This record gives sequence, C-alpha cells and structure tokens, in this order.
Amino acid sequence: MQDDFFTAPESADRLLSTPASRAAQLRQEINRHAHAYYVADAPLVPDAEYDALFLELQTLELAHPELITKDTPTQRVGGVALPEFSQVQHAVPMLSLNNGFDVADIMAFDKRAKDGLGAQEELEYAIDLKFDGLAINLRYIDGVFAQAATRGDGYTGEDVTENIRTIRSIPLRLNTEHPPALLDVRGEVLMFKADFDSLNQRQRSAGNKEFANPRNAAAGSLRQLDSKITSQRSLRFFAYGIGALEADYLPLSHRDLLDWYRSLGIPVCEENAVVRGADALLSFYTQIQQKRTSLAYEIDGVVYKINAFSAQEKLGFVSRAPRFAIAHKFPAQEALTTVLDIEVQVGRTGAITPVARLAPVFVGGVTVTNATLHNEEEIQRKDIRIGDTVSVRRAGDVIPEVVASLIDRRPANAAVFVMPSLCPICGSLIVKLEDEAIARCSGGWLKCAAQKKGALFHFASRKAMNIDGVGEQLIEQLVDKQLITTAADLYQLDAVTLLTMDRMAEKSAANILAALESSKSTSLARFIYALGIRHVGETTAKDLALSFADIDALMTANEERLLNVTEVGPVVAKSLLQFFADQQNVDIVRQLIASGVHWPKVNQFNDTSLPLLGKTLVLTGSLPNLSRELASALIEKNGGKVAGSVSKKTSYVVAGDDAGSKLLKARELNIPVLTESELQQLCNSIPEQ
Ligand code: D41
Repeated sequence: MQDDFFTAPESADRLLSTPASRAAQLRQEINRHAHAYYVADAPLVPDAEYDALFLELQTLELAHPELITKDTPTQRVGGVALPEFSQVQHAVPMLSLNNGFDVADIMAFDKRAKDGLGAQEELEYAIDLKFDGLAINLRYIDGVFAQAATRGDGYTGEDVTENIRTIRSIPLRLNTEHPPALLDVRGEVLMFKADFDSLNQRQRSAGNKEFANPRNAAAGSLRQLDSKITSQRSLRFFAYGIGALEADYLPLSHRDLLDWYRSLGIPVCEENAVVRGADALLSFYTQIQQKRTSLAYEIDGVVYKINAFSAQEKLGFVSRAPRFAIAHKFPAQEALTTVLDIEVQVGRTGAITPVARLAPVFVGGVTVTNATLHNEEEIQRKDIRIGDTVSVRRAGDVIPEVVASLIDRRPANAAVFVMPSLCPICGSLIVKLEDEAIARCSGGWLKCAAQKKGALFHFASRKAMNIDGVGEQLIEQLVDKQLITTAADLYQLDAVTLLTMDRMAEKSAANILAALESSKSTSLARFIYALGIRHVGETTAKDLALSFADIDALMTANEERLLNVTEVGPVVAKSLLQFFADQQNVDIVRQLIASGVHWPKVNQFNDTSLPLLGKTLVLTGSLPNLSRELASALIEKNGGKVAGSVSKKTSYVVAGDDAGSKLLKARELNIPVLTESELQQLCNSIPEQ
C-alpha cells in the first residue's frame, strides 16, 4: 500500500494517492487531530495513531522535500536559531487597555460609554477573561499562518513567527474553503499552570534557573532565538481581538468574532459571556473570582468590551486605549514590601521552616505580615536578606511566599540569614540529613513543645480523630501548663482541669468532653493517620488500614510485609519501622486503646461484602462497555483501588482492546489479566471466607 506513493500512478483513481495528495491528506488528518487534542481537549484517536500519521508525513516529506509546504505540521518542531528577532510594524496598532479596580471604576466606565453612545437602555457587553500572558499578533495570508509578532510598543513588535509555529494549538492553515486574503488575529500566549509546574521541575533537575510564574515562563520561552527550545515548552494561545482584515465575511460584534475564530480552528477560551448592563458585568466578575484557582491557567482579571463593533467605532479611543473596553483587575496577588526579620518555625515533625516577618502589605485582598521561605537553600538561591525589598505572592488560600528579592534596592546593612544551630523552642540541636532539604529539631516531641503541640493538633484535627473544640489555642495552653504531654493524655482530661483554661465556661468544657468521647469511635485509617507518622498521609493510612488486620499487625510488621502495601515504598516503610521501634509510641497506642479508642474490624480478612478489598487494579486499553471512569467507579465501589501503572503490587490488570505496554508488563510479572466481563463477574461475587 505504502509503495504506491512512490510509484508513478497511471489510472485516474490511482492519481488520488500521489505523494502530493497523500501528504495533503495526512496534513488535513493531523490538523484535525491536533485541533481535537489541543483546542477541544477531546482527542479523536489514541496518541500512537496520531504519532503514526505524523511519522508517515515526515517520511514522505523526507523522500519528497519539494512537497514541504509553509503550513505543514512537521515544521512546528523548530528550525535554525536566529541571530536576533527582526522588527515588525503592526498594520493596525495593538492598543493598550485601561484598568479598573473597583465597582466605582466600572460604573463610571459604563456611564461614559452610555453617554458617549447616547444610549437610554443598558448596553450589551462581551466579557473575556484577562489572561496573564503576552499579547501577540498572528497574521494569516490566504488562510496560511504567515507571521507572528509580539505587541512591543503597540506599533512595532518582534518577529516571533518560528517560535509561535511550535504552538500545537495554533492552526497553520485556517479551517475554511474561503479564507480571508488577510487576517491579523490578536490574542494572548500563555502557559498553563500544570505545564509551568512540570517545566520548573525539569529546570530544577537540570540545575537551571526556575521561572517565578507562568507569565515569565511564557515570556522566556517565546523570547528564545532557537525555536527548538520553544517547541519543548508547552505554550498555549487564546484569541480575543482583531487587527487588519481583508475578507468577504466581516464579523459585526465581539461575539461574532470569537464564533468565527472558533469555526476557523483558532483557539478561543470557553469562559466568556455576553451580558447587558453594569450589574451583570460585576456579577460575572464575582463568579470568575471564585473559579479562579480552579482554572488551568492564570488570569489577573476580566475584560469588558462593548459587544457591537459599530458602537465600538463610535466610542473610539482616548490616547492609546479604547473607550469601549476596560480591564477589571483582581486585587494584586503580588506586592512589594520589606523583610523586617527572618525567624524559624518548628513543625510537628521538627521541621524547621524559615519565615520572613514583613512590613504589612495588602496583597490578594488581605494584609500579609509573614511569608514562608521554605528552607535554607531556598533563601540562598533567591538571595533574600533581612532588610531587602521583596515581592510577596499570595495565590488562593495558600500560605504567602516570597517570590524574589529586588537586589538593586538592597540597603547597605542588609543581613544574611544564618540558620540557628539550636531549636528556638527546646534548645536541642538542629540537624540536617544529607539527603534532605529540611533542617529538623532533634529534640523529638517529648522534649520540644513545638513538636508536641504540632503532633497533638494533628491528632485532634478533622481528618484525623476529628475532636471538635480541641484546636490550636486549647492545645497551646494545655501544653504550656504541662497538663498534657501525649495524645493519650487528652482522654484523661476532666471538667475541673478544662475549667482552668482561659475563656472556658462549663458549657464549652462539657462540649469538649463530649467531643473527646465521641472521637473514640473512629476508623483504623483515621487512627493510623492521627499518629502523625512521617510520610504517612491520609491515603497511605487508608492503604495500611486495608492491608493490616489490626493495629498490632501493623506495629509488628517487618519491612518486607510493609513494602507489600500499595502506597508504601522504602521511605514510608523505614518511617513506620522507626516509629513503632520507639517503645513510647507503642505505649501511647496501647493507652489510647485502653481509654476506649476503637474502630470496626473491617478489612480483607473478615469482610465478606467487598470482593476487591485490598486489591489494586490497573486498567489498560479501551473496554467494550465501560468507560475508564465507570470501570474505576465499579472497582472502587467494590473496595478495590485503581493504579496508573503495573508493578508487582498490582492484583489484576483489566485489559481491553489495543492494550499496550501495561499488558506486556502484567504478563512479564505474572499478574492475572481480566477482561471487562471477568471484572464484572468478580465484582458480583462474594469472596471466600
Ligand atoms: O486577556 C487579555 N490579556 C486581553 C487583552 C483580553 N482578553 N482582551 C483584550 N482586548 C483588547 C482590545 C479591547 C483592544 C481588543 C486585551 C487587549 N486588548 C490588550 N492586551 C494587551 C494590550 C491590549
């Protein structure tokens, strides 16, 4: 079949498979799949199939270089490095946007627009998100991607055509039979949060400098003279505007424009709206603000635009910004302030975290006075000194962090932070293991009040023993007054003792005693988690609870037995062994049980209701009836766990059609392989006693 491409075709129907026609066909197929994958986020075929089409086109073009076109997808991967970027004059200037920060700014904008248009009724607005990336102009000539330029000063930008060509979601040919003779698409190049995280991880492992935020990473990636580097950075693009246009079809509104772009295969963000009146603008703003952290990309506000182009034209511009649009920015997530001091905090496992005490600064809607500096190496890497001016970021609900220090504003007396050698709480030596970034207090929870408080707070917390009313303040007082030392002591508390606490009335003391009492009825997983063993989080605790008959079996398990548990690797196993090798810890467990802490004895050894309890399954290939989600739900409902990769801990591999390497791995490791119907049978069965 493939040979046909390389032999001279004779008959009319054979003419259909000339190398040129096959190349065109392949390009169309590849573009269709790339759009489905990168823009619609809904791949049509497995990756391997896409790769095969791509390889076929590459091979074909290698044999017939004359067939390589400007818009061929194989040329995205980057070519020769440029000596410098050349300048590009924008046919229509790329304007800037005015900013609004509060309700009054937006009301004033709406009023000015209404007055300018002499409108009696509420105006129709299109709302876009304001992406935190770089504004770019994409030029299409006769439907073929021809040039890309940065915004620059709005009049002249830099030619970044080859770099933009590497962005898979940008079509190299517009999806239309009748392309416009000229189209300048405007939009934002950005990096998604997940791609940013993995890029920084790669930078870190390669010993390269990390990027401060996705915007910097996108800018740095776009500014590469070697487009091969850009091609390895996952950049995205969202269109939101238009420059020059020579076409038969002319969109009449912003909404029209975005719809048209979408039909041409140009990526447009789905989070947008057309609304009437300023109130609706503000309610969209509030809605998006709530959604902000769950978006895959960073935004710094929303943009309101008069929808009708005729009205836009009528309003025109003031200096370089349109009167018909305004950016409504979110409160800053980053702000500048000074480092007053650097102190250390001691966590429940003794981890020493340096914390910057800051001159109060308003960022992301709250006043921040402390920010984490993570660890000593981080301070050295970022070269943060006491007295420095720093930028502080607060994203969502996470702890504020110091992003960078502004070296050129450093005062002469700025002081380098020196890690203390003794724990500020208990005076024990601070130690740092070679393979760890974190320094720790060596005092342990018995000696170090900070660790004691941390451990007790963790024990009582919601996901652990869930003891209502036993929070940081109460624990602080109980430990400081030396009324309790261990978690077991909590259950010895009585009303008389509790009433000696600050602001404690009879009623709250009674509530706390009741909460302590009811917390005694718990699950093995919660109990294990509550012990606060290093590296044993919620998921690991659940796995341990499923795998062990009871706490005694866990306490006496050897390394080999522990390594048999799905979530347990050598580090976790070592931590568990160390914890239970300490007689004090074993005593506390015994005391807790003696005071009445208990859990239902349900697990694989005596529960007959869940056939997959304690089992780990791996899904591969497409199943005839069940989607991956449904199959996972079925397995979990029956007590099993779904893992992503096959290892010797896998109980079963469920394989469908076109199962690949996971099936091979299962065979290699002698792991039983099930079909979909075998899985269903297993789920309907009751396991043997
Ligand atoms: O997301 C953005 N950063 C964004 C920028 C957006 N969603 N819409 C925009 N709309 C415009 C007009 C109204 C001029 C079409 C913009 C920008 N301009 C813009 N970005 C940088 C300069 C101007």
